[in-house]
Order: sequence, then structure tokens, then C-alpha cells
Amino acid sequence: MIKHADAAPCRVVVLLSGEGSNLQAILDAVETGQLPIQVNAVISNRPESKGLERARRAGLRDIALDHQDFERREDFDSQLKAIVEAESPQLVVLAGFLRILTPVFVDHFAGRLINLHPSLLPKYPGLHPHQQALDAGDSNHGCTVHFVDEVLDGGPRIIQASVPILPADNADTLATRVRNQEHLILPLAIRWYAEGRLKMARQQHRVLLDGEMLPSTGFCYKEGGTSPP
Ligand code: NHR
Ligand code: GAR
Repeated sequence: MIKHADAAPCRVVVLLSGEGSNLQAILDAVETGQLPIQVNAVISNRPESKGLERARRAGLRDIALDHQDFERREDFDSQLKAIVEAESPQLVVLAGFLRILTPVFVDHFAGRLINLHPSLLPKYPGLHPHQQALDAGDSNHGCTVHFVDEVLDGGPRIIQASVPILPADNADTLATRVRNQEHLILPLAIRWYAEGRLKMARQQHRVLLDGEMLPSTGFCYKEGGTSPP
């Protein structure tokens, strides 16, 4: 179902750990009227993250919850869950969030929690995917937005974008090329969700877009190709 333009904007909470360039891409899309959402809060597990500064500058609520203040992962996660839940979000977005989340958090937000991962999943889950793609001699690489479940980077995939790996690439040049695509596919996936068009079909481990089951890779995004739905 497509929501009408006058419907209340979708309430979104963004979790990050670092730079926040993906947060910026989301905020820019909101600013230019391409994304019918409101970002209610930005939360980082690293108090010094640049992403929190960006949130503050944009006039958003910024919250630091340092994982180092907690002895157990589950304690951090239940505190994080309480802080996020206080914002009554319809969608929670992991945009460069670097802490593995336990079921305490993930189960609570199942179906309304998405992550952006810099690889063509199921290849290279976890950390340092760019170096892994280079070491494997792959000819292409990319990024994926997926629903989060208890399997790290293993939840149902929503959308992927692919980039070439060039002979002179190192992990930094490759990461930059991938990041440009991240800035396109993350706002697009959020828009689909906000428009009520995206659902996680948990049983089938798949994603429905407009009621149609996407392939296991998710929607294949092509910049400059036919414009996505
Ligand atoms: N949690 C669950 N349950 N499922 C997923 O799919 C998740 C998740 C939490 C984060 C992002 C993920 C990525 O896209 C993400 C997906 C952190 C690590 C990690 O090893 C791995 C994958 C991702 C995020 N983190 C270390 C840890 O001990 C800390 C590393 C650091 O601080 O630099 O948590 O890649
Ligand atoms: C992005 O490249 C994102 O894919 C990656 O961190 C970067 C964050 O950039 N995420 C992970 O590696 C998750 N493990 P940003 O802070 O500028 O948005």
C-alpha cells in the first residue's frame, strides 16, 4: 500500500559508529523532498563519532551510548533497546554501526531493522570486506541493504549495488567507490519502507516489494539504468 503524501512521516532512528556519510545521504534526501521520513534520533556507541556531530548540526537529537560502559553485550543491548524504543520508531537503520547486536535487541525490532553492509552478500559478511574482495581477486564488489536478524549480515536482502574492481584499487579506493553506491541504495530502501512497500517475509527468508518476492540478492540497483520502482 502506498501512503498518501499527507500521511505522517515515517519515524526513523539511525544507529552509527563513525563518519556518518550515510546519515548525511539520508538527511540530504529528506531535505530535497525525496524521502518521506523524520529522523527522530541518531545514536552512536562511540561518543566521539563525527556522525553525532552531523546530527547535532542538523538539529536532530543525538545520543551517545558507549558500549565500553557495559560489562556484558546484553546489558548494552537492553539499554540501547530502551533508548530506541522511547522514540517509537517505525524503522531502525544501522548505517555504519559497528557493534554486533544480540537477540535482546534484534528480536525486538525484527521486521523494522535494516543494515547497510559493504559487500555483495552473502559474500564477505563481518569486518574488512573490501580487503577480502581484493584478496580473492574478484572483478566486482558492492554493497547490500538487508533486514537484520540474529545471523550477522545474514538477514533477508532488500537491494544490492555492484561496482567494478579496478587493477589499481586498494581497500580505500574501493571503499570510496562502494560508498557512493551506499549513498544511493540506503535512502532508496528507506523510501520503499516508508511508503509501506517493503516487508520481510521471515519464513521464506525473503523480502517483498509491492507484494512481490525479490530474488535472494534483493533488488539489483543499476545507476543510470531504468529508474527503480
Ligand atoms: N547484529 C546482528 N544481530 N545482525 C546483523 O546482521 C548485524 C548486527 C550488528 C551490526 C553491521 C555489520 C556489518 O554490516 C551489523 C549487522 C559489526 C561487526 C563486528 O564484528 C560485524 C558486522 C557488522 C558490524 N563488530 C565488533 C564487535 O565485537 C566490533 C568491531 C569494532 O568495534 O570495530 O561487535 O558489517
Ligand atoms: C559504510 O561503508 C558502511 O557500509 C560500513 O561502514 C561505513 C560507514 O560509513 N558499515 C560497516 O562496515 C558495518 N560493519 P559512514 O559512517 O560514512 O556512513
